[in-house]
Amino acid sequence: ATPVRKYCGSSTPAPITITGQQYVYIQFSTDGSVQRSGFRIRYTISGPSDCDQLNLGGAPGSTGLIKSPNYPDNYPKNIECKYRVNSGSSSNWISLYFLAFNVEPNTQCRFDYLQVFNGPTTILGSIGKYCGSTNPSTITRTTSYMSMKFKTDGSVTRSGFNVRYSITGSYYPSSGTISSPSYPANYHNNAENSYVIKPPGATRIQLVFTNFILEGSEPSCQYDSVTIKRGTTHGTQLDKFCGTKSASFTRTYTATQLTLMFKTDRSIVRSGFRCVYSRYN
Ligand SMILES: [Ca+2]
Ligand SMILES: [Ca+2]
Repeated sequence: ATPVRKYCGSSTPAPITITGQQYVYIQFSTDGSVQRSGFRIRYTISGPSDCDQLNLGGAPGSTGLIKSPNYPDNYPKNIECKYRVNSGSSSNWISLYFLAFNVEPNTQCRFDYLQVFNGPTTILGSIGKYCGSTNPSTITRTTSYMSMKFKTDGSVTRSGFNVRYSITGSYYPSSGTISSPSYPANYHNNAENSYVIKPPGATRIQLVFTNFILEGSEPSCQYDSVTIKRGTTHGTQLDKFCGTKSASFTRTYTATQLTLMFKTDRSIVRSGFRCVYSRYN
């Protein structure tokens, strides 16, 4: 493979981050004369954390809750969770409403914090870094993505946060993919997400579930469930799914708008679902 960088001399190279690679090779070569003291490198390996929720959002009208792990019980020590909300268009709006907030206080939020970003990553576009026990005020942006990072240190934990995200605007995609918040990783407990499906001009809407593994069994689905409603979350229930489906399955509904609701209970998580929707008329 092509070397990423080649170094010599006596100035310490800046830290580098290599993403999307399973292996990194470091080759050290010396010739037949002149020796020096050499080098020392510290490396860290990181990847998606099991508390990440990167598939949040949806078409306008979509909403859901982002809760710190274990909420309302205390969050764990030494975690880093990332959350990403997608509005589907840079002309749509994403709002974050802080329903509850209690994170170890510090004047610079050095110990535990929730940081909010305008953008798809938790690197650029920081809007603010929050800790303490005062609810931050509502954050609203016209943007395709908002992201959050929740980081905690090795001591003192609090109850954490409960944030409602909601999408508003006027751009509705004619097709798209909805998957459980952490898919393909396991979903989390106490999830509550609703996704609006409103392809412009649709009189019939098709849902293709390509993957589906939820706790429970039909028809009751009293633990974890995907519910399809006509119109909004208050509309008529058309279907309720749970359990393990070994093959993909398709449903077609006569409707101009559907809402898919994903709800989980307090225990037992599975890999979740992936659903492709499209206008079907
Ligand atoms: Ca702490
Ligand atoms: Ca469950």
